[in-house]
Amino acid sequence: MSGRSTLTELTDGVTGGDRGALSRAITLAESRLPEDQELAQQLIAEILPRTGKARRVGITGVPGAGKSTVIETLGLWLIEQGHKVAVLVIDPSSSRTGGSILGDKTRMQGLSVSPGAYIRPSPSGGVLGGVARKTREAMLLCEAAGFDVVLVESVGVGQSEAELAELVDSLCLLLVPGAGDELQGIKRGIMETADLIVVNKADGDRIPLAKRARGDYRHALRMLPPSTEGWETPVLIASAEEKTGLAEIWETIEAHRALLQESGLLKERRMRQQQRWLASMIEEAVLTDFYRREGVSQAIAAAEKQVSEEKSTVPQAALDVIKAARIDPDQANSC
Ligand SMILES: Nc1nc2c(ncn2[C@@H]2O[C@H](COP(=O)(O)OP(=O)(O)OP(=O)(O)O)[C@@H](O)[C@H]2O)c(=O)[nH]1
Ligand SMILES: [Mg+2]
Repeated sequence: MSGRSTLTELTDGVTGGDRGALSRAITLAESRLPEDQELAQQLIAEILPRTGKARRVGITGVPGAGKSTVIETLGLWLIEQGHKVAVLVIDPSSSRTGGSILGDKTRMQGLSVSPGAYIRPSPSGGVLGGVARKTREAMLLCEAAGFDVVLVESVGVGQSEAELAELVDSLCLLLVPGAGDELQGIKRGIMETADLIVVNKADGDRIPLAKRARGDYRHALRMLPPSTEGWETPVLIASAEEKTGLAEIWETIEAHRALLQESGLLKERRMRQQQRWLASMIEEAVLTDFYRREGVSQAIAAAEKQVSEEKSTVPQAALDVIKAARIDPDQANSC
């Protein structure tokens, strides 16, 4: 990869809005090869001054809530309004299935062929915080390529929405009518984090249910602290299928963004995100270094054996691995 594109080619390609170059640049940033990583980090440094102006919006919700359909409809509407829309899809299943971009492209049929849009799956798995970091880098590259709206889709189960909140300015939680909170697996935490709640699939005979759900969520929100100081998280109803409620969704996202900007909270939020980015890069580097150290894989294998034969406890075996990794071979030889 690094042999094929130079830093200048990639920088010019990305900032010139060349999609091929953008895709190559994101692939490079995702690569685990040290030489690719070095080039990717140089590229990020080059393009960084051109980033930061896009609307960064996260869309989360349970599987099947309609995230991709909302992005398809909202994205096409935004393109009609003159925006350029990048879509990053964090797919927790991609490590198992090898990526479901085909599935996503069929759900985002209009967007996938629109010249105003760019769709890219983010790889999942790997080290802690790795997904957020790689998605962040892809987002920055998209911004440098001229996309002024970045929509990040992430299924909302467990930790993923917290990672998503680390990436975006506004977080939209998508719910469906007629399912209880428990059924939807919605935790208090995510309702607290969301800047906007949308009850999707408010169409046909589901409209009364959607309205009732809207009331219930509004009520539940009253007991929670605000996601953003001075902001009351709105609950809207929409139908991505029938294309209703979309303008309201966007108006709300714009209002939230305006509040962030005017209050100085946007700067604060992004600063905090940068600190998380820094921490995750340090953690990743330390972990990579650790696993590459001589003797570590043997020490892990030995520790696993000790544990499985019940000759050692897990905490003791873990300490043994860490001690083995600390041995400096030069020092060990001179002893
Ligand atoms: N009736 C109705 N169906 C919808 C609406 N939005 C999405 N759907 C349907 O719901 C199903 C799931 O939609 P997706 O957009 O793929 O949902 P998702 O949240 O992206 O799903 P995952 O990515 O698998 O988690 C599809 O069959 C959609 O056609 C809507 O507004 N109304
Ligand atoms: Mg989807």
